[in-house]
Amino acid sequence: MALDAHRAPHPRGALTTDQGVAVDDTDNSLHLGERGPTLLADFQLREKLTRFDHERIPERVVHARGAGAYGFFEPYESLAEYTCADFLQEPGRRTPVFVRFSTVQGPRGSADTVRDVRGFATKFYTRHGNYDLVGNNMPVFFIQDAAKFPDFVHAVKPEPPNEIPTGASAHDTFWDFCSLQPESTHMLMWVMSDRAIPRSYRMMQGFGVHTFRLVNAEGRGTFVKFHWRPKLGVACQVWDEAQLAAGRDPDFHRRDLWEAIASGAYPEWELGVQLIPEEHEFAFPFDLLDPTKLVPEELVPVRPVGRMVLDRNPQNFFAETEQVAFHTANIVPGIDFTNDPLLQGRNFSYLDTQLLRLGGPNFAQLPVNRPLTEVRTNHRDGQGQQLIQPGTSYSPNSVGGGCPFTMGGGRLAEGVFEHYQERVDGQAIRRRSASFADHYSQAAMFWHSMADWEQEHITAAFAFELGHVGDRAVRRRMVGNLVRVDAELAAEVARRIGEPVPEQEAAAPAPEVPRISPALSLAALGGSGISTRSVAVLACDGVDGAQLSAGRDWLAAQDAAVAVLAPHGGEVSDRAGDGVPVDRALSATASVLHDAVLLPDGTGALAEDPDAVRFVAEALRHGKPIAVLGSGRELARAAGLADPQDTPGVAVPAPDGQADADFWRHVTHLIEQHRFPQR
Ligand code: HDE
Repeated sequence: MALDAHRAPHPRGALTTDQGVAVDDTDNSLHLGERGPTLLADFQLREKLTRFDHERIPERVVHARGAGAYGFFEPYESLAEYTCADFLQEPGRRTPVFVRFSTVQGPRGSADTVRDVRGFATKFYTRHGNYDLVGNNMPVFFIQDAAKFPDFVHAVKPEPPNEIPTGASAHDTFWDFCSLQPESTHMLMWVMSDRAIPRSYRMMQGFGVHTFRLVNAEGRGTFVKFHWRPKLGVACQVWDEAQLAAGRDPDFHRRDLWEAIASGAYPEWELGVQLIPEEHEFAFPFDLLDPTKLVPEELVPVRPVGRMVLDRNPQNFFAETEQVAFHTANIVPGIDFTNDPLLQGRNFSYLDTQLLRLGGPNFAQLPVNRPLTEVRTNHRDGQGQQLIQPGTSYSPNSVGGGCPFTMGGGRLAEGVFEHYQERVDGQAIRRRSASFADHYSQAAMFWHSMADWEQEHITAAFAFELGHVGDRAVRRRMVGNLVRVDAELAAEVARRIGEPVPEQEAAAPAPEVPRISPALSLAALGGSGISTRSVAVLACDGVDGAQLSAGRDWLAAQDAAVAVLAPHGGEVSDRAGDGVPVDRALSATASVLHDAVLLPDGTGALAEDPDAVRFVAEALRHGKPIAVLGSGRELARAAGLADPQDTPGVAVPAPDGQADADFWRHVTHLIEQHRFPQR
């Protein structure tokens, strides 16, 4: 609502220039005679082309590809005991937010479903100013010190001579860097897991990564780790599916977020905090300031404190999603930093990058970046200044009535930011703390926490990525690092890429690091219900229309998104001769854009249709739930599903063939489980 004042109405009336001069013709330039040269006097043409030439701004150096939405955050309870942050005070009081999700490596036009970390950046428009929580969908990072960030990004970005690969880390320079930088190992385990190929932005976790500090009205600090947990549960694609989806719909995640919000299925996350009293700073076998470590939930539980709902799409991608400027140093009273050296560097980098990207210091005046609170500064002028600022621009002053004045310290409760008074002693040194030295214990914990099928996916991902590395020394060095995580993992990756396993000892796990953390497995993070899951119902002439409708209606009643797919668009005629509307022709969609498949009785004829057979075969290969009824078995068989009743994730009705309520409940339960990768 607060942005309404900045929203341009759709123009009604005559086209004008930027100067408001009405234009007689916008399709023909001013030229001499019918076929003569164009004249410099054509200010309309020059203005139109100049404006066009300047439409682009530099894309983000990382996280260039993204999608955003507005919504709100509301706490369940007051956290006043720990923080005076305005948005965490009153249960149920809503604070508006804007969230931008992103991939990291690829440019603005790259595909959504690549293997990559996802950004999860939230701007809270609080009553005490804007707070930005600029996180990722993984709780740790590749490096421990900001000084290494340009090296890391240069290594993962496309290689300089040919700008290959786009949106991928499967190349020499990335693995060269990581193999020489063992602190990356824990993050690599995450990036090789299915977390790096989410099913949807709506189905991924978010993490603040660093340890931050909450500060209450008395100035007492508490360490905090932030977690976002999606209400729909965490769900991922499988690798082959993700690769195919990148071609079938490069906008898969962007579209998914947009369509869910447009249809009223508002995505929701729960904010959780891990609270650690300052006295416990050194109680862990790792350093809380080390961003390559997480705090296992078994050691410090995640306390749910509120929920965030995204309920409004932007109206103009450029104005809102592209121009939104996040900055880790945008904090509010009640929240403060720690000395995590990665965070400290970010606090410089984000402001610097916005100055370049948004063309000067006034980007906080852009509608999406404006705080809802009144801004009173002595900053003046600069590129892109939107305000006519009267009066004085210095403090102290008397001629301006002393305004704007400072509030003085000690008044945290009234929304005045005061830095947390941390005592720090030491000498200026350029050296990593010894407490950051263990790079393998948590990588091993992650590995041992995975289900069998997750371990297989991680192994396959390492083999895929290292299989794209030409330099054998890099491949071997990386396998050597993996030995230190788990000897079997290393041996299997080595076997798949055809390298020897170096003789090396597995790293001794740090004492007290849990060997497993069950909370890390995707198996522990499923959601309940099938809301917005996309179910493909295959149909053709002769289909059992009553059964198709029963299935469709049942699933739609559970809020699934059901699409009837057939060899052609329009309608097919069912067994009774009635028309069944078709949502999309099979040739115009793909199995990878759906979560589950229903083959009603009467679809046996589709066993002759290559599109239908491929559709079902892919869904089968990608572990998707499939419901097979009546002659649908023939199609299933043609797709390689010989034994439906004994295949995990496949539903067939009881021998009497009745698709009753129990059957549909079973189908719903399978869809709820998302994928059956063990198939
Ligand atoms: Fe970022 N990061 N980053 N990053 N980052 C940027 O800021 C940077 C890091 C993250 O949707 C840039 O506006 C440094 C960790 C997200 O607009 C840039 C370091 C985490 C986004 C930048 C890190 C992130 C960015 C590029 C190491 C997870 C997208 C454009 C010290 C906690 C925000 C921009 C959006 C964007 C720098 C590490 C998350 C260049 C120097 C760790 C979600 O300033």
